[in-house]
Amino acid sequence: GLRYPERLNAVSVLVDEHVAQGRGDRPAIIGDHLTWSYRDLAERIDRIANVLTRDLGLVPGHRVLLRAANTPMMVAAYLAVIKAGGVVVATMPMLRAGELVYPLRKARIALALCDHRLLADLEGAQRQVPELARIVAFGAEGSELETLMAQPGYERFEAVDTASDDVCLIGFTSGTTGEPKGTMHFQRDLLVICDTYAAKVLKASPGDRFIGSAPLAFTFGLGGIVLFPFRIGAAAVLPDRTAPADLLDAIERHKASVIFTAPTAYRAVLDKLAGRDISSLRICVSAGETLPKPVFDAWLAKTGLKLMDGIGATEMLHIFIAAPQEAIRPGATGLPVPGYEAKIIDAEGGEVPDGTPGRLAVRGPIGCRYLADARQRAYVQNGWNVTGDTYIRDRDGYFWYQARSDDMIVSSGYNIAGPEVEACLLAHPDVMECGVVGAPCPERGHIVKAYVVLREGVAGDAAMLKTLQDHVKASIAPYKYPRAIDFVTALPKTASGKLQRFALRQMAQG
Ligand code: 3SK
Repeated sequence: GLRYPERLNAVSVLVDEHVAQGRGDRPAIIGDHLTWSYRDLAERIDRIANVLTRDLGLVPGHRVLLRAANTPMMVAAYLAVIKAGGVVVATMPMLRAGELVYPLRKARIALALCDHRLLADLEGAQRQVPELARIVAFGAEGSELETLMAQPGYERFEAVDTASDDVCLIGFTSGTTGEPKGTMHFQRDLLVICDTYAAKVLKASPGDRFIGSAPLAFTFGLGGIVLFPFRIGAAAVLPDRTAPADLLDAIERHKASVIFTAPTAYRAVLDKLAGRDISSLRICVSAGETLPKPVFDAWLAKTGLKLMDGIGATEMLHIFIAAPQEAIRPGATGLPVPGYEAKIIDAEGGEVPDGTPGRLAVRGPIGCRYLADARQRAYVQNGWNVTGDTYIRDRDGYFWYQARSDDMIVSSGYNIAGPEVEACLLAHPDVMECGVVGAPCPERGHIVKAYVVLREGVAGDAAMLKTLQDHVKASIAPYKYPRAIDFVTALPKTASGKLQRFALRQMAQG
């Protein structure tokens, strides 16, 4: 079982222990233009923690908003807030002023640390939320935070003696529907995800170099790019940019070996692989969106590596169903991560037999605690976290994704999972991205409607429409074929890159 001391500051374990135990010279962060050892990182964290407590009045329990891309300073600031006993509220760097107002108000933020390049929108939000009393800029020589950090006597900071169940971060779900929800997590939770998913499923080593593209404000990125490497004394590779071509550059240059990113990014990377050497990669995790089997197959064919699919949730901090490399079944998400239980339930909450679709419910060492939100009652039922995903469990205990529960399309009495049609369309070489939803139809209730982004230079004409319809009919049960297809140049996505099917459903209404 998992046991943590009653008093625990996660940063002591993730960073300081490496220095204390003689691993201080190992690389902790590798950027495009710098490398920080664990000792360098520890000192930066301590200097920022001193600024927070001595200059900015932080006391344990205070919430601090962080706004930056995945830069080395963002990592140091994140861990400094936690080391000082504060609560991190990290925000996606692409959020604009209007979108920052909600988390600022909901989490009652008075202090923010913000990359100097992203100040304008935060200052815009501050005009609507005057309770945000102080914004401290960082990220450039001479920025306010860097200047304060340089003060003499700031090089050491003793970790605040937090309880292992003190809240240390509030992650806002970017929300495919409704208002974002703030999910609260404890100091020990940062270690729990390392000691369950990362230790038992991922099985990386201290010599590994982790890379990824998810922002640290999305806990998928926080775990995969920062916490998992730091727990074992490995390195985090943080390139300046993380678009597919930049990721490839950074993998080649820094010999990254473990990558965390989304299926769309794997697909885009596949397109740019010619002439690249990514032989340093050995573990490739795909999550945040359902992994279409054609992407799994193409990645395996091109790299010889099996993508490790997984499902997690901000509510549970990280991945709770996945399979270790040796047990991967292509097309299945995997098995409950050791320490977690999962079951499939019907609308009344009763467990359904294996092979029957139903809602996925999960429980484990991390539970969902929303920040003052009535939606808690719907998400947590009898101690189980009831997700919005429809799954089937097979006889061997593997979980097979069907759809978000509200992404099942009922057409002429048939139940059609939108993502299955998407996976089929994605297997066509001319399709770059797609989203499939139900469009209202007087005769059939709904019809299957696809929104398709074609590869550059391919025309979205009547011939292509027929080609794609025939392709679907030839690949899966013909009643699932999209009776309507709109060719578009981009799909609506959330800040964390998830397809917003509700936006497509709205488009399909009219
Ligand atoms: O599956 C997800 O969307 C997710 C959310 C939070 C953390 C990790 C993951 C994979």
